[in-house]
Amino acid sequence: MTIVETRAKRGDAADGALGGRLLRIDGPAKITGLADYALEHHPQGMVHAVLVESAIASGRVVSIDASAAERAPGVLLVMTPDNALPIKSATDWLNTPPSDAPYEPLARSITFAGQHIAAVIAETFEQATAAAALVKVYYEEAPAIAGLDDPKAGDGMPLDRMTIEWGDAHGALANAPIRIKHEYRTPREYNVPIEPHGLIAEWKGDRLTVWEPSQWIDGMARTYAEWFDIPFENVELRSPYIGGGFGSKALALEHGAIAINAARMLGRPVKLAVTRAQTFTAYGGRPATRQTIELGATRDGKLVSIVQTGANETSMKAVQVEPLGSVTSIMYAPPNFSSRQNVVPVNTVKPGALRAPGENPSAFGIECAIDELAYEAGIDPVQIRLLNYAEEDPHARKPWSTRRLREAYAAGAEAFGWSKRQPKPRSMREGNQLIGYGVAAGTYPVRRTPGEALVRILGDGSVEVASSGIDMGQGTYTILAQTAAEAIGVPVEKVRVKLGDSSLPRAPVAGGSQFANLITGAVHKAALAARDELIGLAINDPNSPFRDLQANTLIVENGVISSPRDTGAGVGIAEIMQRTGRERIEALRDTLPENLRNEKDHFRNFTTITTMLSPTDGDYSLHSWCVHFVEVRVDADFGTVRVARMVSALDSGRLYNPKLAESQWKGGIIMGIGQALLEEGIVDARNGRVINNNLGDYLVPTNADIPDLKVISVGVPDTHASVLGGKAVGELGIVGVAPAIANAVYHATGVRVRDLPITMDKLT
Ligand code: MCN
Ligand code: MOS
Repeated sequence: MTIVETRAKRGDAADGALGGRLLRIDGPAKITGLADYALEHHPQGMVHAVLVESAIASGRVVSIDASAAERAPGVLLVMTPDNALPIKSATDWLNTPPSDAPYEPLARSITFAGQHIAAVIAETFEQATAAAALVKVYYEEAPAIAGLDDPKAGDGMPLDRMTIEWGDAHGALANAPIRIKHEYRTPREYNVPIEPHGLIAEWKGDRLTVWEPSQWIDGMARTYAEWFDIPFENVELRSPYIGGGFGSKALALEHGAIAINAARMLGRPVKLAVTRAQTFTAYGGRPATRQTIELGATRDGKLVSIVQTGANETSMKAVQVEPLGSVTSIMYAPPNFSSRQNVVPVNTVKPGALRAPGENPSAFGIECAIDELAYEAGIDPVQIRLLNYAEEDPHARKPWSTRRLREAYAAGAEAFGWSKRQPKPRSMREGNQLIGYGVAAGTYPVRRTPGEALVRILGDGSVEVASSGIDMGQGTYTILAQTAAEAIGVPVEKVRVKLGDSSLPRAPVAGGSQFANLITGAVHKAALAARDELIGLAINDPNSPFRDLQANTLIVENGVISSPRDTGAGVGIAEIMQRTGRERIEALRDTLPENLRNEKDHFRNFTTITTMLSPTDGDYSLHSWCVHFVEVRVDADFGTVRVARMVSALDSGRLYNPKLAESQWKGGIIMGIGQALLEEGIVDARNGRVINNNLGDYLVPTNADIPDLKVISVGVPDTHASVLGGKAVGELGIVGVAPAIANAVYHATGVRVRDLPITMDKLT
């Protein structure tokens, strides 16, 4: 088994410590091409699978004529629901037990265009692609609902569990001196990671190896084990490098089942590469949303009531919720509040998670609405936010662990030059450019699922860290090297980090922006335990200069053990290990809370989402916070919008590596700019197909769209939130960007755009 080893090539002591700006230790492997991505493997005898997809959005497959495809050169198998080996149903990600019915990844009944209905497996990719075009499918078509805007879609089903209410929201609203009511909408958006999905599956007897990018190795390997009825430890899922996921690579998907089944049926390794077009239908992105927000306030801008009703689209077969009340219910402190939400089934692939699901569209609604209230009341948009500042969590009624949002407004406004803003819309201009300033806040919760980590000190004085967790670009390799280096007392380049393999210690999903906090916690504990054992060796060795000293009088620094009380020279770790005849010191530690100790045996196999703690499970309410200040420039004639500059101030608690955290924040902000101005999945109302299913038509920002982004950290260590004091980073930055831009566009033009993206046709 090869596991990629990653360690720092260079780095001075200061950068390598926790909190240092160490460069990404996986960077050189990626830049030089050494990093092996999943689909770059070539197991002996590998063949290729290509998917056949439904051309209709609703109805059923009456029959499939595969004869021409089967006769085509190189074809080994045309897999259809009729000849595929049966697969069992699996536990879902929420830990719902499987049904007794078999799982059928190839559909007979069609609920969206692009659904997988057959697969062709051939010796080469070209042969499989050519033969797939020869598969004839006969359908019986039924009317389809193309999306949230389709008149047939209706209001959908209420989700009572999403209801959040306190006080008398409707009564207070009716009596409020200022009332505003508007609808805000966000379109379907797609994850489009640069590395499309795909996998290589190889069976050896009843042991399965899968090379596949994964945000949740445990979760996906568990699903594969259940689908194919083999023990968890018989699945080896490898995912050392991932070209982005943004929420789309956490769960096992239909195409995975198809490829693994084909490998089982043919007795040969099978590669299935999802095409770029298929990344719009092989899994869903962020569902389209709509929400109506009513604000009631006093004349001086104090909120008395918020009433929100929202809906998101989902598929015909499954309920996906995009929680629209998540920011609305905690950002401000209205005495009366009501939020209700529906889901609306349409003929689409099941939507999924995309960076900050829930918080993202939720912030778009409330942060635009509060801006509208600011103009209505004649109050500065920053002032109205401070006026309605929530001193504690108004929903959970618990104190915040830390909420440096006031500091964020102050630092952001100062660095941006907010005081230069002229209050009146369309009052700032330079030549033909209308200038607008906008502000909006954002938040993301601190979630916690336990994980474990292994730390080894080796005979040569080097250190190994191992976890089945992953690094999809967010910086896990680097911060774990820093954590272990600091806790043990070795230079960071002495630490090797192994990630991305299901045989390594258990790790939860790298999703929900929780992974850095909990895995650094486990590594920190394991590293301290290994260090303690090392010091024990040094004290107990009869030939050691530290013989019989008290453990707490020894220190390990820069790979050398010494006693500051003692003037004698220190002894290197390798020397102690050799003297005592030890090849390794090993410590496995986890972050399972005490009340979950009895689940330890269960945890040995894989992590489950049911052990996740919510941000309000303890005595405090735990969240990260941010504020974005934006300057836009709108062409007065054409309505083209450019983001000219942005300053964001963010509170993610303690940062393990500020360089990487800033890069995460900026990545989120850039995606937010895309969401505000460019991104929109367009579905053909006639046939339910995604029209812009490519990166030429589904626009994401390029460098030319992105101005200078300034990010300021205002966080302080928060030990209620995590072992080492950090809070959520990865998804925070995107939250609040789109409303800040919409608010700036209003300030520039006097035109309020309430449905994203803000395109020129909506401004002229
Ligand atoms: N970090 C830090 N200090 C902290 C917390 C985090 O310095 N207190 C830095 C570390 O570099 C860490 C990173 O921020 O690796 C992200 O930490 P965290 O917020 O815990 O997020 P996760 O590790 O759980 O990563 C998942 C998160 C999510 S949910 C999405 S979606 C997302 C994201 O990260 N997708 C990404 N960032 C991404 N970045 C890249 N390049 N590609 C994706 O697909
Ligand atoms: Mo992130 S959308 O929680 O993977």
